[in-house]
Amino acid sequence: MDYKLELIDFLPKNRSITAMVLALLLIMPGAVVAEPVAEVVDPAKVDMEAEDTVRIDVEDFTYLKGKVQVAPGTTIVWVNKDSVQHDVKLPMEQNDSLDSMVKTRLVGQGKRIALRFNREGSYLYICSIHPFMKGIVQVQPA
Ligand SMILES: [Cu+2]
Repeated sequence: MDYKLELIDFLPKNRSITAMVLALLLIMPGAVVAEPVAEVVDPAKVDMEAEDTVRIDVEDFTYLKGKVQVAPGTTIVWVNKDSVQHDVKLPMEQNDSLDSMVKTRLVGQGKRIALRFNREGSYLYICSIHPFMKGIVQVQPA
C-alpha cells in the first residue's frame, strides 16, 4: 500500500505533463540515433585527392556535374567559380524526409562548400538564392 503511494508521488501531478514526459522519453532515443543525410564539412580539411572525395565546379550558375553517383561516406566539394555567391540546399520535395534538410552557407568566388553524404538515397539540391540551379547526388553502395 505504501509502495503504491510513493510511485504516485514520483509522477508529476498533472496528467498531461506526465504524458508529455513519457512521449519525450519514447521519441528522444530515435532522434539522437538518426544520422543526418549529409553533414557540412570544413572544406579546408578535405583531401581533394582522396578516393571518397568528388569535386563539382560551379560555373555560369550551373553545378557542372549535374548528377553524381557516389558511395555512402563520400564528401562532395563544390568549388564556386562565379563572381556571385552560391550555396547548396537540400531537400527538394522529392527527398524523403525533413531530416534530409541541409543548407550550407553562401560562398563567393574561389571558395568551397563540402558535404559528406552518409545515407543511401537520391538527393536533389538547389542554390537557395538561385533555385533554378539544380543538382542530384545519388548515394548507393559501390
Ligand atoms: Cu546561387
